[in-house]
Amino acid sequence: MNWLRELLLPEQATVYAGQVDDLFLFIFYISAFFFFLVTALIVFFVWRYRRRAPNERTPKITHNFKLEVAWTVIPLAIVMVIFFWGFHGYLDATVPPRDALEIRVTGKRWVWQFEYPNGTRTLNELRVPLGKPVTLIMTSDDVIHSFYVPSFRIKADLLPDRYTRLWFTPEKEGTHVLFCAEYCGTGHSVMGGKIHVLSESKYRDWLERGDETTQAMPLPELGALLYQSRGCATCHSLDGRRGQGPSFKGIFGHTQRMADGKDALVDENYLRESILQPQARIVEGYQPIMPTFQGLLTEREIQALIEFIKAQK
Ligand code: HEC
Ligand SMILES: [Cu+2]
Repeated sequence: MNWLRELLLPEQATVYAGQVDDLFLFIFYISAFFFFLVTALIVFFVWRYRRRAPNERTPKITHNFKLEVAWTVIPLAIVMVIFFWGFHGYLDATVPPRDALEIRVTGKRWVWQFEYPNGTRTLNELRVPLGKPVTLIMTSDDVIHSFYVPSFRIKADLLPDRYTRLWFTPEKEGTHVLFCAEYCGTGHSVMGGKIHVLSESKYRDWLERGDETTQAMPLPELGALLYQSRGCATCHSLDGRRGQGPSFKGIFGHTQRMADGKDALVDENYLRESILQPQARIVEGYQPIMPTFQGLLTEREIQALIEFIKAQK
């Protein structure tokens, strides 16, 4: 009865989707079977026990032990099958594999924001590698939203001040639709997105080159964006003011005194090292508190930050 599956249900793009559909159709067929059985019996009994003589009486029947046991035990057995089947699927759906790729999802009126382990961020477009389990760690910036992907058969709420999870293993390359399934205000109906399932190599390629918006940006502009979004701004000023770290103003091309008494020329290599291995050389008069950005920035992003710092005359 595959045509029924195709008629009733969206495309299956995960193994889990197949499991959900099997159980759904099992319940559907059982319900259909009993619906037709009960309806047929009603029609049959109406006809079979119609009144034939004017003062005909029904015999006084108080109970039927065998029949009562049957209509208790059979439905009980059926619902127990549904319960254990469903519970098994529920456990599968709630416990992600340990090695899953973790992506952070933030819902806000009315966009989906995704953040990858290497710091790449995208809006409304999620890219995932084919055949790899993915865990979404989700929260909301404002009201309750709900992350719903029909072809993956997954749905969960995003709540402010709390994290919820969803996981899936995409099995079909291509684009799948994402909806917000919790009414969240006037823009709710446009709060959608796309999930692109890419081959592993295409996914890596994309992750290394960054997303489209930042890809098109000139380096210094991207650097300015990263200076804010990666928190450099909390420690480094642009106007010469001393913060937790030295200001970026005019440092390029000048020499800096290090804590070990040596001088260092601030050039591209020095900046690169300062960002990736901040503890390698410490600027005199500062604490070694800068976190490393090793693995958190793509090559292009590092270059962008260097160009941005260079431009601070
Ligand atoms: C928690 C505060 C903090 C953050 C966040 C931070 N830094 Fe730093 N940074 C420092 C401190 C303190 C120093 C000086 C000590 C040292 O050399 O490690 C420093 C030094 C540097 C230097 C060398 C500056 C010089 O005058 O020689 C560069 C370049 C630099 N940081 C770049 C960055 C960039 C780019 C970012 C963001 C991607 C960043 N830092 C984020 C605290 C921070
Ligand atoms: Cu929403």
